[in-house]
Amino acid sequence: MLRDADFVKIGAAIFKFLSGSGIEASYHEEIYRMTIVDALTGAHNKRYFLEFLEREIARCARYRRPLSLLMFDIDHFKQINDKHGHLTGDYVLREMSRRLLGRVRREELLARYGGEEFAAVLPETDLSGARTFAEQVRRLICDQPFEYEGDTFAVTVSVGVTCVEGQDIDVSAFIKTADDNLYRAKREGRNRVIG
Ligand code: GH3
Ligand code: MG
Ligand code: MG
Repeated sequence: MLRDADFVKIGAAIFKFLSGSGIEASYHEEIYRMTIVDALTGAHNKRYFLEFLEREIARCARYRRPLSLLMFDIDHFKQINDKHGHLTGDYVLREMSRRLLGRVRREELLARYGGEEFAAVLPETDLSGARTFAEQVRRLICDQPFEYEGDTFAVTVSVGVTCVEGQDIDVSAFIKTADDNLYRAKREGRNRVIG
């Protein structure tokens, strides 16, 4: 019988057996988690997001299913940092993710795309469902003020939405459409959803 940390040789390859509960297995799981999750916010990172999106586009194209993508970005985040300090800025990123991670379903993905830009991937969701979700995201951020170290202030986000229904679209083209809508939302006054 195999026991935790036993070595097994099959042909030229040597495998190390780690039982699910062993401390070394937990160590490797934690290392793996660190490669796919953003440390500050707990949302997935950009690399995982791109892999997830690639896979979902292939699946949705094959089975002709809808797939939606949201890109969103905190409005005037530089001002928040400048006025309240970088630690407050970091808190805003964490608190925003906390609110959103409570809203996304298990089969959906929230990722930190870059600095203060996030993405949400919604498999099996059509454009109208994605708009509803985007509006909820916007409200989850702007309806309840943020509070940190005695400071209370409002935060808003702008959201760009896009959807495919069975088309085998290029990942970067899909992201660009959502991003273009995000930039339109910024130009049209921020704290809004376009798409
Ligand atoms: P807009 O409404 O057009 O999006 O304006 P903005 O100020 O949000 O956008 P801009 O791109 O000018 O500024 C983004 C800022 O986000 C600048 C950068 O220092 C800050 N930022 C990026 N990553 C982090 C982070 O991890 N922590 C903190 N505190 N700030 C960050
Ligand atoms: Mg911004
Ligand atoms: Mg930005």
